[in-house]
Amino acid sequence: MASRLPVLAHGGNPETLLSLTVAGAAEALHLFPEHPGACRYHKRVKWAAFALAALTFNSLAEVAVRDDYGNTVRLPSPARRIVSLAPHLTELVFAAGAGARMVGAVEYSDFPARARELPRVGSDAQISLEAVLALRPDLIVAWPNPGSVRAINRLAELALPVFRSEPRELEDIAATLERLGVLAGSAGEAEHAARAFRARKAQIERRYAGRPRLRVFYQVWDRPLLTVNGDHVISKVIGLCGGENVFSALPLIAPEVDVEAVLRASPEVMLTSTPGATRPQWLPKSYFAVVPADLLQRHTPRLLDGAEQVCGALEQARAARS
Ligand code: B12
Repeated sequence: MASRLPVLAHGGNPETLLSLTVAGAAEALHLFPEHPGACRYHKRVKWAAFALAALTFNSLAEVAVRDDYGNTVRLPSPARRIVSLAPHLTELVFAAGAGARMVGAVEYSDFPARARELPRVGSDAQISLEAVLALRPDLIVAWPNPGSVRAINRLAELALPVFRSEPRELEDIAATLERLGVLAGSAGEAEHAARAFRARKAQIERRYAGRPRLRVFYQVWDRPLLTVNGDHVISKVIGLCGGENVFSALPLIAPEVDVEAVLRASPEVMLTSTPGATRPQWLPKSYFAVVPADLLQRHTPRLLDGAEQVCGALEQARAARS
């Protein structure tokens, strides 16, 4: 389902259009005879015309990308009023350099600190369509789940552009930054953030490549006992550190398991993100560690901070084993 396509064609070739506009502006300026003494002044005017042309081009050009569901999201010009329906998307929009264009977000959109000031449009349990519409968004970034998909589809039916996000690989985080940058007119900053993410990921990958494999159980929730399957980005983090999610093969993305199933899988490491959690009595032999949810449960650049912690925990488990 989640396709990993790069940015689609734009409304025109930006470089060509930009140079045509600037050439036109410069040509227009040459219509006026240039007094040698006015040269410096004219140079400034030309640069001002250049900047204006670039700015005008940037705010008028059509932009289009493909989202993770294969839909083309096309805007007549870069978004100016973005509403986010998932904490990871709020964080990604800021990381892509477009935080100033956000006008609303779902609960738990708390990073960076400025995101906390955004008007709220609902929670995991319910998105308020009224609250979203009242903000007059020109772009909605959403994370479809069984509980939210109807509200998200309704917004799309109302002809609001919706970018649907479902990152499954670590690379998808970088690619999402780039696509959000295109949609919000902050492509330069977004590319920079994407490059930094890829470089850091590659560094971690090199550091832990070839480390002895460990069987890992990640507990999302304790009652009922929930975990993630191999498609989830949390599993990819575990893999990056040389671990193997014991429940990779289950078909659901966030499946319920029971104590017996965990015991049968005999994990060498148990990880969770519940603050203050301690090793459950029913799993006495596994190495146990808590990794903060903000760093491991969101598809954002901070996931690599979470990865550093997971890798550290797995190294400690290896040391304890030998
Ligand atoms: C499974 C789960 C997750 C999984 C989701 C698996 C996936 N698809 O990738 C993971 C571990 C990724 C996750 C992450 C987070 N979660 Co969560 N999660 C749950 C949990 C345990 C079960 C939800 C479920 O499966 N329901 C059954 C299905 C059929 O119903 P559903 O409505 O379609 O469920 C989906 C949504 O709940 C969505 N989802 C999960 N968490 C969140 C959080 C927000 C804010 C939103 C909008 C959606 C959302 O994923 C579920 C399906 O996969 C609930 C607690 C509970 N026991 O209910 C918390 C819960 C929903 N999560 C919560 C929170 C706070 C988060 C995080 C913000 C944690 C963090 N500090 O980063 C992140 C946000 C992730 C993001 N993308 O930005 C809160 C939401 C509170 C609120 N008022 O909005 C809950 C209620 C836990 C709690 N009491 O604190 N979560």
